[in-house]
Amino acid sequence: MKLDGDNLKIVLQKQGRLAQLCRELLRSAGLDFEYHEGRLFSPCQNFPLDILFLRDDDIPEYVQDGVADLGVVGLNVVQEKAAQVIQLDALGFGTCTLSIAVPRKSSISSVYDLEGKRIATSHPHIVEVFLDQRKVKARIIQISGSVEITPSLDVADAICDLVSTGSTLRSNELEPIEVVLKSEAFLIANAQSLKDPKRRELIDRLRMRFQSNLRARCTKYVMMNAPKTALEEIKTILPGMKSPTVVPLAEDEMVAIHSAVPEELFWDVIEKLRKTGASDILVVPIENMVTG
Ligand code: PRT
Ligand code: ZN
Repeated sequence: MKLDGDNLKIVLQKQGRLAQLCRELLRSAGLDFEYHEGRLFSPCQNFPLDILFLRDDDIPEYVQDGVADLGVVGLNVVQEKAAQVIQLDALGFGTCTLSIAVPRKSSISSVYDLEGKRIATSHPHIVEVFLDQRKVKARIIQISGSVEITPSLDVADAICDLVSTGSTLRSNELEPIEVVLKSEAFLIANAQSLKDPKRRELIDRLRMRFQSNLRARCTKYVMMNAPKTALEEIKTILPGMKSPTVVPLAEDEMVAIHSAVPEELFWDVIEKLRKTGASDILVVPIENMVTG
C-alpha cells in the first residue's frame, strides 16, 4: 500500500484500550474513513489524511522518524520509548497512573525501601530513570504482561504497572505506594512536520477540530426560565464563562437564559440556579465547541 506523499499521516493504535477511542475522536472531528479489523491503512475520504493502524509500542518511533506526521498514544509509551517527538495535546482519555505497588504485608512502604529489591515492570526505562533520580539501586525485571502476578510467584518484591480502577492490584493483594507517572492519551507530532507550512496548516486544522470536540465533551449547555429580577444574581452564578444568552419570553417578567457550563461545576451551578427561582432547567450535551 503506497501512501499519498502530500497527505498528512496519523498513526493510531490498531487494537487495544485506545483504539476505539482514537477512531471516535477522528470521527467526531468530522473525518470519514473506513475501518475493519485487520486493516493497517485507511485513507480519509474528506480530509487529506491517511490513517495507519499499529501496535502502540511502535507509534512514538514512527512519528519520531517521520513515517507519520502525527500519532495518538499514551504518555507512558512516549516516555518509555524516550522518543524525540513533540507532545502537542493531552486528549483526556486513556487516563491512568504508572504506579509502584507492593504486597499488602510487605515491609516496603516507600520508593527508598526498594534499595536492593527486585521490581517487575513493562516500563523499565521510566522506572530506571525514576529510581536513578532518587539514588535508589534496585533490580529491574522486565516483563511484558501480567506484571501483577510476579510478587506472588516470588519473581519480584514490587511492581510498577499501569493502574486505572485499581481492581487488578486489589485482586492480587497489592497496594500502590508511589505514583511514577500520570498518563493519558496524547497527540504527538514529528518536529519536521510542524516546521513545514503546508503540513502545519493541516495539523492546526485537525487540532482545532479535536480540541473543540474535547472541550464540548466536558461542557453542558444549560437552558432555563427565570424571573427578570433574578438575572443579575444568575450571572454571578455562572462565573468565568462568557455572558449568558438572554431571550425575552411572552410572559413579560420572565426571561430564558442559555449558557455553557463546565461539567465539573455542573451540579453546583444547577443547585444555586434553582435557589434563584430559575425553573424548567434543561441540560443538553454539546457536540462541538469552537471558540476564539
Ligand atoms: O497491542 P498493543 O501493544 O497496541 O497494546 P497494549 O496491550 O500494549 O496496550 P493496551 O491496549 O492495554 O493499553 C494501551 C494504553 O492504554 C496504555 O499504554 C495506557 O496509556 C492506557 N491505559 C489506561 C492502560 C490502562 N489504563 C490500564 N489499566 N493500559 C493498561 N492497563 C492495564 C494495566 O497494565 C493492568 O494490567 O489494566 C490493568 C489495570 O487496570 P485496573 O483497572 O484494574 O486498575
Ligand atoms: Zn503495547
